[in-house]
Amino acid sequence: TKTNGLALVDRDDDGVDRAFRGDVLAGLSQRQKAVPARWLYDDAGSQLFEDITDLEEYYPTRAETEILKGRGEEFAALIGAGRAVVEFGSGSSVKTPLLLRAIEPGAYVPLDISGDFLRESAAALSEKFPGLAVHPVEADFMREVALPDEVAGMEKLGFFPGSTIGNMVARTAVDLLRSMRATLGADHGEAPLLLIGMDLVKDREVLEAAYDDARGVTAEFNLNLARRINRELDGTIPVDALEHKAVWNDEFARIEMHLVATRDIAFSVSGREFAMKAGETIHTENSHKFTRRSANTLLLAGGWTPRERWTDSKGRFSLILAEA
Ligand code: AVI
Repeated sequence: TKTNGLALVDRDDDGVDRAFRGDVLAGLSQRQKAVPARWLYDDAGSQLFEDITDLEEYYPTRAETEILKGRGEEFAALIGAGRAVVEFGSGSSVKTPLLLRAIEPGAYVPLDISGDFLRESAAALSEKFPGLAVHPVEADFMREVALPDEVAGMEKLGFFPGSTIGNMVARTAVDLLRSMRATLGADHGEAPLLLIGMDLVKDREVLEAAYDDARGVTAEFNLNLARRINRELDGTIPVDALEHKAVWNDEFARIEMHLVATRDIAFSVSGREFAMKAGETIHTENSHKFTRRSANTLLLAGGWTPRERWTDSKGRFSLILAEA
C-alpha cells in the first residue's frame, strides 16, 4: 500500500489538498489532458494497486520477488553486513524482509511521505526483526532527506524496488537519483550503494495485458482517479463515460494509461468547466520499461555507476546494484 498521508499535505479551509487541486486543474486545462500518476494513490487506489500486484498478468512483483529470494548470498557478498538500509517508500510486507534477511543490516530507515503508513510498516518490520534498529523518517524523498543521527557513522544502502522509477519521465527520474545520492551521503565522501528495481522492455502483448487485466482491476485503479476528483474536488465527471486504456508507446518505451471519453462530455471540477470530445483522453500514468543500456544510461545520468545486475528466470525484470 502507498498512501498520501496527512502530515505533509497542505489543505485549504475546506480540507481540500491544494497540490491535488492545482495539478488537476492545470492538467485538465492542457491540450492533452493529464493528471500526475501520484494522485492515483489515495486509500482506495493504494488498495487497488495491492490487488494489482497479485494479478496473473501483472508479472513485475513476482519477478522481482523471485530475484530477491534467489540471490541473497550474492547480495550479502557484494553489499556486506552492517549497512544502514534506506528504503525510498515504506517497505512492502514481502520484499523488504527478503533483503534484510540476506544482508544483516546495521539499521533500517524507511522514508515515506505518509506518516501513518510509515509507522504501521515500521512497526510490522520491527516485529519481524526484533534486534534491528528501525528509524522511520516522514519525508518527501524526491528532495534530499536528513537521515537520523543514529545512522550517521554507518555505510548506506539505498533500496528502491518495484520499478517505481519507471513512473517518472527521465528528467524527474534523474532528479530523484541525484537526491538519493545526496540523501545517502555521496556528496560528503561516503560511498553509498543503491539496489533498484527496473522493469524491462518486452513484447507489447505481455505489457499491455499487465496493465489491462482480464478482471478489470487496473481499470478500476485508473477510474478511481476520476472518482477521487469527484469526491475531493467537488467534481461532476461522468465516470460511466470514461474507459480505461493501456497502450504501449514504442517511441518512449513506456506503457501509458489513459481515461478515454466514450462520448462527448462536459463537467466541472472545483467550479471550473471542462469538456472532452468522444475519443479524447486524460493521460494518467507512464510506466517506462528499460533495456540493459537504457537502464545504465539513466543511472549514470543520475550519478550512479551500475556494478551488478540480476534478472528473473524469464528475463522480465531487473534488479541493479549501483554505486555512487
Ligand atoms: C507503482 N508502479 C511501479 C506500478 C507500475 O507498474 O508502473 C503502477 C501500476 N500502474 C498500473 N499497474 C501498476
